[in-house]
Amino acid sequence: MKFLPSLLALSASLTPTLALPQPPSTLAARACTNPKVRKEWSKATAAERSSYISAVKCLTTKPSKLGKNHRLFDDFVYLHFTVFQHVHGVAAFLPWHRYLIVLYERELQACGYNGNAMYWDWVADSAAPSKAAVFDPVTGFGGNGTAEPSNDDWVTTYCVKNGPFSNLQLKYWNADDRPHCLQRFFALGYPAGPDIPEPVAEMLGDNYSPAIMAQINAENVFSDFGHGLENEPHAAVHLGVGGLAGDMGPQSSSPNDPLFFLHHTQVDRLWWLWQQQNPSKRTMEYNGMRFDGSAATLDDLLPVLGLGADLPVRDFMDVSTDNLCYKY
Ligand SMILES: [Cu+2]
Repeated sequence: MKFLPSLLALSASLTPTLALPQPPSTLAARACTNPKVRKEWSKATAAERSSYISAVKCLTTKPSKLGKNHRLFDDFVYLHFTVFQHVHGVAAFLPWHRYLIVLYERELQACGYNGNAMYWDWVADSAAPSKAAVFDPVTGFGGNGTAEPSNDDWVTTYCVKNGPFSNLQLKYWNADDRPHCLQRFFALGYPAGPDIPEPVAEMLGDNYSPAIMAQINAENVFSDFGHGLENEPHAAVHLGVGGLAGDMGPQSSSPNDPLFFLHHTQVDRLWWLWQQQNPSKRTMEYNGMRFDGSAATLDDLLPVLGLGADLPVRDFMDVSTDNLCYKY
């Protein structure tokens, strides 16, 4: 089998950014013997957390890889809002964000971070989300924003005033060039009252509770699971942290908040856990619709605008392949 090394070299040169072998080749089956473990933020060491935060800041000091007049940090925001409609509310939601996290993790590592992507387990923290370790001003991403009247067209700003990102300046709001501070506006909780038949939990925690996740985990079809995860807990965390006024809200520019990537790594983990419940059926199970309403397939390409190669969905289904090679 002397030709194998040259085939490997060829496939690497064809996909320079990720070097993923083409689909069902025997090469793809090579064992990933030592999968990288993605940790929950609160379980990482203090050194790992501070190295992660430093690497995020490093992204703001590097130039765009897309040739844009903005920072490498903004490339991820730009990519997300540019392809937004093609990767939300459709089958590709889960694999596209899986790829996005891989690209982001790679840039953090190029900035000197030795660890792997990390996640925020908001299911575990759903009873008191504002107390979560990720919001710690010293060992986390800082907390809620502070309401202040503003002279410009924001009227009121909710800038995050503590933690490592208190001076983070952001360029985009949705697809608009609109410089601003990192903003968060935690959703308030309400007791039941005359006009509120059901109490509303702090930061909408009831919408990403263990009970809700148990319901979504009971879905047995990929598209039902994916829509349930996207529409309820995933959306509630965005809104619970960002409100309508904050960067983590429903804006297409939500990767502005560095917490976005811990949120989406948790979404990725929940998909992985669902796949693990029935690996032989679910590892490669992919169905649902594309943006244009046609049926999605494993050969659909995931658009990343040049931050990597546009690769097929099938390359992102099984995290235990040699190319992804991670676990939770
Ligand atoms: Cu998204």
